[in-house]
Amino acid sequence: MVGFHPLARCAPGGYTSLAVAGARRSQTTMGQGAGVPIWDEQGETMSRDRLEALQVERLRQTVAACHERVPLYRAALDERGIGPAEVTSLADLTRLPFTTKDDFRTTYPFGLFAVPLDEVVEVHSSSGTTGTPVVGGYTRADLDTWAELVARFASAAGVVRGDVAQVAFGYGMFTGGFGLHYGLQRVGALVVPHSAGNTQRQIQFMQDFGTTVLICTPSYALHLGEAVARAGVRERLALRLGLFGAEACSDALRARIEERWGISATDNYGLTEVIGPGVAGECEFKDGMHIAEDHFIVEVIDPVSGAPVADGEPGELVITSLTKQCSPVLRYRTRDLSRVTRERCPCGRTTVRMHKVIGRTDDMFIVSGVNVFPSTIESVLFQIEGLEPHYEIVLQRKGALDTFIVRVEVDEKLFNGWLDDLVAFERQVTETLRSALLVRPKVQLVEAGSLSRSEGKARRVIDERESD
Ligand code: DLL
Repeated sequence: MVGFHPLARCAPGGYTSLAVAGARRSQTTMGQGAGVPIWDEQGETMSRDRLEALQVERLRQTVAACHERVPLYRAALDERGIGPAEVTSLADLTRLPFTTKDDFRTTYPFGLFAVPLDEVVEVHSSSGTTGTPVVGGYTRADLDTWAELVARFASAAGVVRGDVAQVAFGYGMFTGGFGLHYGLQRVGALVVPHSAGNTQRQIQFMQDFGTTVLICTPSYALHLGEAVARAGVRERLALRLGLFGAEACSDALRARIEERWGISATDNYGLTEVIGPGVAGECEFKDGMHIAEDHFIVEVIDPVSGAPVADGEPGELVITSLTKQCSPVLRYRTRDLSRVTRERCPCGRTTVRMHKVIGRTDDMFIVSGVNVFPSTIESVLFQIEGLEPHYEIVLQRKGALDTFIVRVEVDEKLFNGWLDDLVAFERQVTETLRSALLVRPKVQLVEAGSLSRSEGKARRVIDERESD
C-alpha cells in the first residue's frame, strides 16, 4: 500500500437505496416518516446545537477519564499538551491523538481500561486471526448503554416486542452474539440464542419457534437461504426481517438476500474496539446507517495524510467514544472506508448517516497501479444475471506483477449447458469486471455450490502472494 492512496483510482461503489414496504406495529414513539418507530426519541432526534453541546461535555469527561486512568492516553495527551480543560469545542477533537489497533495490542489485555478490574463485568475480543486479539471491556453501565444502542437500530429496522429473534452470530468472545442478544431483549423480542452454524438445526428452530427476525452475517444469510430453499420449507417460516452486519453487504447482495428470503434486510455496523454492534444502523429507508452520535463522534479522514475530508467524500472512519466507561477510545483509526451525509433522513432521526463500508484500507489490493476493493468486485458480480452470489478472489504474484483470479459460481442451468456458451459468458464477466475495475482479472466460472460457505464472516480474499 505504500506510496498509493487507498482511495485513488478505485472504481466507485454504488449506493442505491431500496424502498421498504410494510406498516409496523410500534409501541415506541413514531418518527415523521412512514410510521418509523424511534426507540430513543431524545437521543436520536436532538437538534444539532443540543447534540454538539452534549458531545463537547461528554468528550471532556472522556478525555478526563483517559488522562487520569490510562497511561497510554495520558502520555499521548501530555505530549500534545492537551487535557480535559482544553476541550471546549468540537474543533478541539482534532488536537487529540489517534488510537490504533497497535495501541490495543501493545497494551493487551487490559491496558486501555479506565476503571478498576472489579468494576468490569464482561470482556469481548476480536478474532485475532491477524495478530494479538483486541479486547474491549464493559462495566454494568456499559452493558446497559450497549443494549440501548442495539435496541435503537433493531427497532429502526422494524423489530418490535413480540418478535421472535434468532441470533445466528457466534456467542462467545465475538461481540455479535451477546450484543444483539442484549439489545433485542431490551426491545422486548423473544431471543433464540442459537449462535452460529448448525444450519439444519437453525432451520428446525426457525420453523418450530416461528422465528420472525434473523440475525447473522449477510454471507451466512445467503447460505441459510439456500439450505431453506433446498429443504423446501420457506412457506413454513414466519421470517420477515433480517438484521445483518459484521461484514460488508453491498446493495446488490442485500437485494439478492431480500429476494431469496422475501424479507426486509438492514445493515448495522460496529467494532470490538469501540463497543461491538450498535455504533450505527439503518432505518427502514435504508439510505445510510444512523450513527449514535450522542455516544460516538465519527470523523472521516484521508487515510494517508490524516486530514479531514469533506462530508460525502470517502475516507477512513475515525471513532471517539463519548460514554464508554471501561474502554473509552480517542480517535480510533478503524481502517474502514466509508462516507457520511448530514442530509436529513425522512425517518425523523437527526443523526449523521454513514454509507455502507466500501472496504478496509487493509483489504484493498493494487494491480497495475490500480486500487481494487473486493466490495467493488462483489457489486459488479452480483448485478450479472446468471451468476450466483458466491465468489472468491485469489491474489497471486508472477515475478514482480500482482494478478488476481475471480472465481464465481454460475447458475446450474448455464453450467450444464453448452461449453461455448460458458466460455462466452466467462469473457463477458471478465469484460464487465475490467471496465468497472480498470484492470483485467482472470475469471473462473465454477459450479454452483462448489465454493466454501461461511457461518460467520466470509473469507473472500485468498492471498497467495506471500507464499511465492
Ligand atoms: O463485527 C461487530 C459487529 C457484530 C457489528 C455484529 C455488527 C454486527 P469485529 O469483529 O471487531 O466487530 O469486526 C469489526 O468488521 O472494523 C468492519 O471492518 C467490519 N464490519 C462490521 N460491521 C460491518 C458492516 C464486529 N455493517 C470490523 N459493514 C469492522 C461492513 C462491517 N463491515
